[in-house]
Amino acid sequence: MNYQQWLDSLRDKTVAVVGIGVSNIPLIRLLAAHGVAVTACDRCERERYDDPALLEELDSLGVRLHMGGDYLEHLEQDVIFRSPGIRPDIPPFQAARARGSRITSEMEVFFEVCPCKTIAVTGSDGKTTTTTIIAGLLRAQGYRVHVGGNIGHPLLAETENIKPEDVAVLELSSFQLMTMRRSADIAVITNLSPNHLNWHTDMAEYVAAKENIYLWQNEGGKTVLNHDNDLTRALAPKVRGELVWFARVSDAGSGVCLQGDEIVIKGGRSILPTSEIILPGVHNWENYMAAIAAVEGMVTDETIRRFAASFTGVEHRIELVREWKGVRYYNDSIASSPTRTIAGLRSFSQKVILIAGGYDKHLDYTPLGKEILEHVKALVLTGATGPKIRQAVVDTKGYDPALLPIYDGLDFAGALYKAQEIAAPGDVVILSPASASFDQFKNFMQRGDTFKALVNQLN
Ligand code: UMA
Repeated sequence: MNYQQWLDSLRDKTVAVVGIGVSNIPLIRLLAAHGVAVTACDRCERERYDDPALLEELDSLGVRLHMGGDYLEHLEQDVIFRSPGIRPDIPPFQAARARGSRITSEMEVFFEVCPCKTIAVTGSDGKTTTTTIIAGLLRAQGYRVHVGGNIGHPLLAETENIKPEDVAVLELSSFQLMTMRRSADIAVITNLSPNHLNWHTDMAEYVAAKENIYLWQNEGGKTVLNHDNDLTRALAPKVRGELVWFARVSDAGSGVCLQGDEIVIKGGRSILPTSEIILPGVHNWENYMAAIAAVEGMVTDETIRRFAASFTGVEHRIELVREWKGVRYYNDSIASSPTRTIAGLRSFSQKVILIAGGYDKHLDYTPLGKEILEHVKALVLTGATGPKIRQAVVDTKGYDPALLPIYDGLDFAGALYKAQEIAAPGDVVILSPASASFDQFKNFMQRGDTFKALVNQLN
């Protein structure tokens, strides 16, 4: 089925779109513009929805809004689109299915109608960076690339603009993959570890969801798996198309691996010296290996080297903002929990000056204490969680105030100025809050943008 046929097939049907969020808003607009009878449902009360102008726009487009506590009642439409965060097996969906409704999603339909090659990335860590590297490599090679999925950009409503010779590069979450019965032409699983276990019934369900990224391939497909990770290595027997390993530490016997300081094709040529990758951290070598395995044959080695030497990372994720007076400033505003900050700290081979703290989500900061002792030379705290982070560090065995100065009670800008004041040439200053941003900012992006503006104004 092509895109036009899919749209036409909905003309005489009733449609519900459940969840008025990032993935579904363009879809609701698209359906309304094509004269489809669409009801948009959301658990949020209309009065509390954070974009009232959008609701007015949907009203004016003739979209029926069904919002608030009873939003899942009367789901009787022929076709129902679910938002990724809503489980597909909740009773209202089961009942609708029993009545003959088809439950689908924006991403499922995109895979049905996408006219070009698809490359999809999933995994527990590194998905966004690997997706961005793949897209960047292809663009640098001259392809027209469409990036979407869990990365925050739904593509279905843009299908009209996609040409058969383009490439769609998608980051997919387990929530999106759970009900998919189509796979990408090239599927990448970066790694698997326990995640989202409050949403999935158990680890087996989480892994099974991820597997849909490659299970429905035919022999023309390619699957890239991490040989270092026990869970992804175990998936190999189920791969139907070409299997390409990537491995940083283990010996996969073939595929893309690390030999000395170089990323190589096992038994073949050297592709990229790791010293030419400007993104810090060995986990980023792995992201490059996965990406290289995915685009092998589509991109030249020279393009890979050129790209790696200039790619400073995904915005707000250990993003190099500026080198000023010999000090490198990184924005890791996306780190709104201790685990993300720990990953950020571990990506540097030197001790850093850490700016942390923010809105209090009542997370446990204990595990952060040990990591801060190991990876931080000075700690600058701001926001409501500042005292909690300080306490976690002070309570950690081995803490010595002479070795780890802590500055706290600062406002956001004051924290950066303090970090700048104490930094010496060669130092790294990183904003990695281990906390949400909602105390002072709309979201982590606004926090990161503010940090970058302040860093760029330093003089
Ligand atoms: N809603 C309900 N009922 C529910 C859950 C949500 O009515 O049970 C409503 C909410 O009130 C909201 C709307 O649904 O108004 C959509 O909310 P959402 O945040 O669940 O979904 P989107 O805004 O469409 O964003 C989703 C992804 N979110 C989730 O999967 C939870 C985004 O990934 C993704 O970028 C976006 O689609 C585009 O595809 C975010 C994420 O956290 C970044 N993903 C997880 C991850 O990466 O770990 C999986």
